[in-house]
Amino acid sequence: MIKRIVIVWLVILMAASPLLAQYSGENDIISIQKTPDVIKALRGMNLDILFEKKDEIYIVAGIRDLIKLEKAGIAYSLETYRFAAQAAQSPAAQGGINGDYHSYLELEQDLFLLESSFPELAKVETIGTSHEQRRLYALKISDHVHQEENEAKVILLGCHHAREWISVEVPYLVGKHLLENYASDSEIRSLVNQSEVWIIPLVNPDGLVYSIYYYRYWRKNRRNNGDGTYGVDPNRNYGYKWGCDDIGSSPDSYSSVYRGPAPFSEPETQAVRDFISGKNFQALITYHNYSQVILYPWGYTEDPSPLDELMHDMAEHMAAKMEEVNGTAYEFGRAGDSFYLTNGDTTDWMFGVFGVPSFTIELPPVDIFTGGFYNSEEDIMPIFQENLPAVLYLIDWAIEQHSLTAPSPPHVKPEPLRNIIRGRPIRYHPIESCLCTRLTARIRSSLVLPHWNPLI
Ligand code: 0X9
Ligand code: CA
Ligand code: ZN
Repeated sequence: MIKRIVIVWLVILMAASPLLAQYSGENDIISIQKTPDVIKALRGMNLDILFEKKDEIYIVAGIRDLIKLEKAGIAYSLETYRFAAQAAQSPAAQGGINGDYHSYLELEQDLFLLESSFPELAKVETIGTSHEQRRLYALKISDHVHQEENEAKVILLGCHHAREWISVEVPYLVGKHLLENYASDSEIRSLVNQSEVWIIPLVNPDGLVYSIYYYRYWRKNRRNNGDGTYGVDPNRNYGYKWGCDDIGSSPDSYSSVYRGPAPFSEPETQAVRDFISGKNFQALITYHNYSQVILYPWGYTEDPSPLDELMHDMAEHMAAKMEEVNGTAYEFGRAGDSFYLTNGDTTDWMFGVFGVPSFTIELPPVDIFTGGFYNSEEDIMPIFQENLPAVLYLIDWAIEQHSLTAPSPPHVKPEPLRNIIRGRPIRYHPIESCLCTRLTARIRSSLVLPHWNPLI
């Protein structure tokens, strides 16, 4: 019965194109029974997969996705109502703020606060602006921070995807920790003295703002695609093997993994590209969630990269260090082989162009049943703490690399395929909402409603 109503509704929407345009961005959550045939049919549809359960697969689907499924004869059930009650309890769903997570303005304030609290060690640079003219910030941490020194360089990126709020917090908190512990912790001091750590905690500010105020599950940036749809997936817009197939990214503007009209078509990815290209980084981590996994190139192919063995060993080491903190086990593996294919992502570009070890860390939770749809505010610190040793290790590794005379990492012959992630389905998409409970003065003071806020 529900299905019938949905079909009628789709037909009405299709017939009325202005309605369809208004609809863009409003998605449903659906479930589909997994069978080998269905799995085969879903491949290449570029759906926004939320999580998988024993026999079911949950998908965030817009109207065009539903039509695609209808055409392919794939049956689905609407599940949106199961998520709605929980979302309604959070202030974010009420068009408000996002609790202990950073909004764009809070992050801006806190980055400048770090700069003014640690003027010898921290510097904030603007590296570009977003579609909606928000500034993209990079925080530099080093001794002699105002000088460009010949030191090892590591870059941490956060929040390519709007709804992945925890991915802002981890790189930001890493920076804060390095600065606040420089004076008291000799290990931190030694690392900071010998390196430059650059942190871009919020690559997609427009998306984050949209996710906070308007639609929690928004993923892409906020490009106006000019056809009634919005957004390019920044993590499909990088220039290495961009759009090499339609499995790892989508050419369709409404898709949640839309790769954009051209490689680096987006101001946000252009800013990251131009910033990184002007420096000689030794390593990169880009934070996402969720899945609790460490991934390394390639993402565009299942084949191993020339540094597969090195990155495998580094990921293994990071995972071991991380597990020691809270006992949280991060799996690790080559992205395209063990996770799923992507093209135009950050790490393939970084590795493909500069040849340096590049990791995607998908932060917790591991899935919907072990942590809910989102990380609570109480999870922020433990997730940061378990991620810290991985970053410290990577800085240390970069310092060692830099000290070697060879300018680039050693070339290691391709290894035979290793299937590292075993034993559990490892294809989830983040769909979390915050457990926003406290309305602090800090948050209240930064509450500026953007022009598209539905409350206005
Ligand atoms: O799909 C993505 O962009 C990342 N996952 S997420 O659920 N956060 O959207 C994973 C990117 C992993 N990288 C490659 N597969 N190359
Ligand atoms: Ca320095
Ligand atoms: Zn992501």
